[in-house]
Amino acid sequence: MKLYAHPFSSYSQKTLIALYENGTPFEFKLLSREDEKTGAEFAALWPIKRFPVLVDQDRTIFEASIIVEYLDLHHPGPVRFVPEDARLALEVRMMDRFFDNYVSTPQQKIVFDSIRPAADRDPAGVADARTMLETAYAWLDQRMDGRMWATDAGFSLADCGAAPFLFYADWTHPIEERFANVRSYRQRLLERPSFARAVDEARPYRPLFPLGAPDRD
Ligand SMILES: N[C@@H](CCC(=O)N[C@@H](CS)C(=O)NCC(=O)O)C(=O)O
Repeated sequence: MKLYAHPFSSYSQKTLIALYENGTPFEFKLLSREDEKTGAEFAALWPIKRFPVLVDQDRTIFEASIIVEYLDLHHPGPVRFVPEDARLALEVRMMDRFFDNYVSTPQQKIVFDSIRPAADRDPAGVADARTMLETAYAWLDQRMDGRMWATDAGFSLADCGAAPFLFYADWTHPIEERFANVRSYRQRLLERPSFARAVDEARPYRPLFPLGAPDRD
């Protein structure tokens, strides 16, 4: 398999966690400005040009959640990301949507706004994104009370997304001390070897973080 991705990208990390959890072999196709050949290959596979994209023989799979589901289905290992039980699987997918829509999306809105020319910025949209993150942190803090992982399924697809999304959300809009359950969940995710590896591999790219990467994590 080939994964078109970038080590510093949160959605790429979501799929790297799944690959690393089970030691699934794959070739990392690093997308970079310098490597036009890989970029052209990627654009031909997926003109939308959002990454990661997984290629498995003649199949091209896009969308990070679907890549994790695909790995679980076609290349299963000891860690299962979507439980067999359909009811529990629904809860995993619901939490996966929570982290994607209400943590990552507002986080990216704030970052992307910061790199626009001043005249094109959207202060009202950024304020809404910050409110969304505050609301998401507050809801998640209650949800995580007494919980190790996002659902009762054990470490799952939902945690694969939570790890990079909470990681960068805290850099962008700090998770206050009053959200102790969210902070300890983020720390647990950072200590998970699969995510720790993804974070380490992305360290050289920290100067790329538009808001300035904090001196921690
Ligand atoms: N819905 C996509 C989102 C992927 C995404 O936004 N990827 C970012 C990198 S973290 C990207 O492709 N950015 C490049 C661009 O926007 O052109 C998924 O779940 O995989």
